[in-house]
Amino acid sequence: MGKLISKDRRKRDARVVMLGLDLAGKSTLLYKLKSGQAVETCPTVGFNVESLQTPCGVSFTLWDIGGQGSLRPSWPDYLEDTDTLIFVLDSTDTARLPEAAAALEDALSHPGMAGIPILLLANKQDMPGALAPAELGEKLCWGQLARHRWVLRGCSAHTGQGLQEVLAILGLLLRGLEQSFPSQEQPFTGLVGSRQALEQT
Ligand SMILES: Nc1nc2c(ncn2[C@@H]2O[C@H](COP(=O)(O)OP(=O)(O)O)[C@@H](O)[C@H]2O)c(=O)[nH]1
Ligand SMILES: [Mg+2]
Repeated sequence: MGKLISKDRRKRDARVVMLGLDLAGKSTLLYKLKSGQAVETCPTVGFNVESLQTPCGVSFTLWDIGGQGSLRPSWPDYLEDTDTLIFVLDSTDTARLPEAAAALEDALSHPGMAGIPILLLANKQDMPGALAPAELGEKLCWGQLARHRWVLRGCSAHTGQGLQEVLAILGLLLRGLEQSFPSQEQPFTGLVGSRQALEQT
């Protein structure tokens, strides 16, 4: 069984780690979720962390880990005991998509990631030329990712587009109820062999 909130874990907030390349928008997302404001960020050296709650009342700490190349070797230090991984993609940065996909694969190969659900965020959907989530999903590697339950959603950390739904999905993932995602959008969810879910969109 995955590392969702078990009896012991109910004593503490869930732990959600947010990874992605530098400039993907992780810190902007963190503070938009926390305060509702789009704050100016500077490159994250180390991490930022905030306590948050999902709409269904699950408390969690959200760890925003620096994504520059020189900091990525430290990612495994943060992955122990994680309940859900959020991986943020810059939907406008097609040039670095292969690098982002490789970084995601690397993170997922960490033993602590076994059975952990993944929430992939196609951020910067407000920008002209942003790839749609389905297009982005097509370009990701499906090696390690295919072994996980995952959800892919578009959002904008600037405008807040999609963030309420992101929080709702996170609540479901943390409660192990990922079968019952809101159905107003195509689900972009999957298990092994889940490419079909994307191809149908
Ligand atoms: N247009 C737009 N810009 C964004 C969005 N999210 C982040 N940014 C910008 O992208 C840059 C990098 O954001 P930051 O949160 O520092 O990225 P991080 O390195 O992943 O933490 C900043 O200039 C942000 O203002 C978004 O959703 N839309
Ligand atoms: Mg940052």
